[in-house]
This record gives sequence, C-alpha cells and structure tokens, in this order.
Amino acid sequence: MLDWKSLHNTIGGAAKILLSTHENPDGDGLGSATAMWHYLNSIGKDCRLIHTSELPIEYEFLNYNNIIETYKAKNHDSWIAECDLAIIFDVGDFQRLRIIGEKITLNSVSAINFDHHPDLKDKRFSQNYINMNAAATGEMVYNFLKTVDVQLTLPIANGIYTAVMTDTGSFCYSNTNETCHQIAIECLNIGVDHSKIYQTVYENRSPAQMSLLADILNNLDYSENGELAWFTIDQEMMKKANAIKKDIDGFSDFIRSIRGVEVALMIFDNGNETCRVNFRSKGKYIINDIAKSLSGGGHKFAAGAMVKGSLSKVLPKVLAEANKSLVNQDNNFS
Ligand SMILES: [Mn+2]
Repeated sequence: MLDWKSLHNTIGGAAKILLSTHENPDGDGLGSATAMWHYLNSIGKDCRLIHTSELPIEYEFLNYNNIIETYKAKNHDSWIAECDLAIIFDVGDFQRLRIIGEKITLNSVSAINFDHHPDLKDKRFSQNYINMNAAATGEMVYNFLKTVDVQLTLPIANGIYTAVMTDTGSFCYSNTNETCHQIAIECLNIGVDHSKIYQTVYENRSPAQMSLLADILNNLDYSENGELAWFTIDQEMMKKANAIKKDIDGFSDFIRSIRGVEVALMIFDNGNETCRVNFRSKGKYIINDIAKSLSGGGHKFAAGAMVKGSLSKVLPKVLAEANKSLVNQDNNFS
C-alpha cells in the first residue's frame, strides 16, 4: 500500500506544480496527468501539464480548455523555474521526459515519480510512488484520489477511464484486475461515454497507417515454431506508405493477436543509426528481461528498447536475444 497521505501532504505544501509524462504520450500518461490536473486545479493549485511531444489527435478530447501544453522555451521556461513540485506520470525512465526532464534538473524542481513501471532508482526523482501491480498509472491516480476523499468529477473520470482502458487493451489484457472494472463502473456512473472514448482512441486510424500495416503483414516472419512473430519497418516503408512515426503504435499488439503467436517483436529503424525495439507477449513468456538485455525495460508482457545501429546490424542481435530467451524459458517450464 502506498503512502498516499504523504503525497497529499507534499502536494499541500506546494503552490506551483508541473505535471508531465513521457514523450510520444499515450492514454495512460495523458489520462493520469489530466485527471490530476483537474483535481489540483479544483483545490486552487497553480498547475500546468507540459510535455515534450505533439498531442496525438486521438487524445485531443482530453484537452478541454487547452490544458495540455507542448513544451516551448518561451512559454514555459520561466514558469518551470518557479515550480515547487513536479509530478511525473507513467514515464518508466526519467530519460523519456526529454527536455522537461532537463528543465526539472536545471531548476532543481523536486520531482515525484508516479508510475507502475519498475523503479529504476533514478536519483533525479526525489520521491517514488510505484505500484507495479497497478494495470495503469490511472489506477494509481484513482487510488490516490479515493484515499484522500476526492469526489471524481466527469473530467477526472474521463482521464482515469482513458488511462485504464488504453493500458488494459479495453479491459482485456492479462493485467486487467478487479479495480479496473470497479473504476469502469464508477466512471460510467459519473457519465463517462465509454463507447465514444473507445471510438476516438481506436477507430481513428489513418489510411497511411493501414497501408504501412499491409506492407508489414506481407513481410511478416516467424520463428520458434510460430510462437515468435517479428517484423521490421524502415524509412523506405514509411515513405512509401506516407506514414508518420506515431502510425506504428499498436502494430505489435495486432501481430500478437495471430493464432499460435506468443510474442510479437517489432524493430523500427529510426533512420539515424538507432532502432526502436518493441516486445508484446500473450503471457507465456516474460519479455522485459530481453528488453533489459538490450538496455531497455518495461512490463513483464510489454517492453521495449532503443538499440544503437541500423536495422541490418540490430536485427540479428535482437532476434538472437529473443530466440535465446524463449528457448531458455521453455527449458525452465519442462
Ligand atoms: Mn502505463
């Protein structure tokens, strides 16, 4: 049980509070941060939600009154310099804050790590509130607000619902727990439009994304008796499909849905001598150890890494690590 009362006290002692989440933000990071923004705003705090990326169009509905800001030096530097406190949601790794993290360090802003990813014991955080059993960071926001007796309002509930829905694959992934469903019931009672949120988040794909997916499906590879399905994306494929980086989100989940596939692996060549590697597991194999061996991290069944080198170099290395890990885990089962 986390000491939510202590977080409540810390918040009580702060006047200016910065909220943020990881680059390329998702529904959990944005939903958690917006829910907390509405709470802090209601108790009279001067708070701002600033992150480093462009806001994805499918999360625009969380942006009432333009509370979600993309970092710009001239708009934000002097405000951040005066902050007492930063609360960082769902970040996994301080590094993923990018410029926001640099500003926090530069101005010695006391930063709280509010997350369900493993604790990396990063000294740049002054306090950690970590619950790896939480399906979503949004579940932790809910627990915090309940503990300090805050009534959920519709804007708070929209954020929490979006966070939990996206991190549980709409209440389907193995991490889905009883609290997730309790949260859903409560949010529905408050008036959250669950089907509208679902459609906005998931039925909002661009034709470019579909054309890239078609290319991937045509070039899908399997190993380990079909239990590992892997695919690669390079800049040429991106150009051909007219796709943008964000379009690749969700592809690994989709590939994992193939019958017999236990682990989906994506390797995306950024075009600058780095590759983004992504693992998704159905639950038979733990894959964050593989990500860790590549200097990445994540959850047991959803993890990733950034690996130096172009695709031709990274691919054999990653495949070897993945195959080795699956074989090892198989041997341990039998
Ligand atoms: Mn999350």
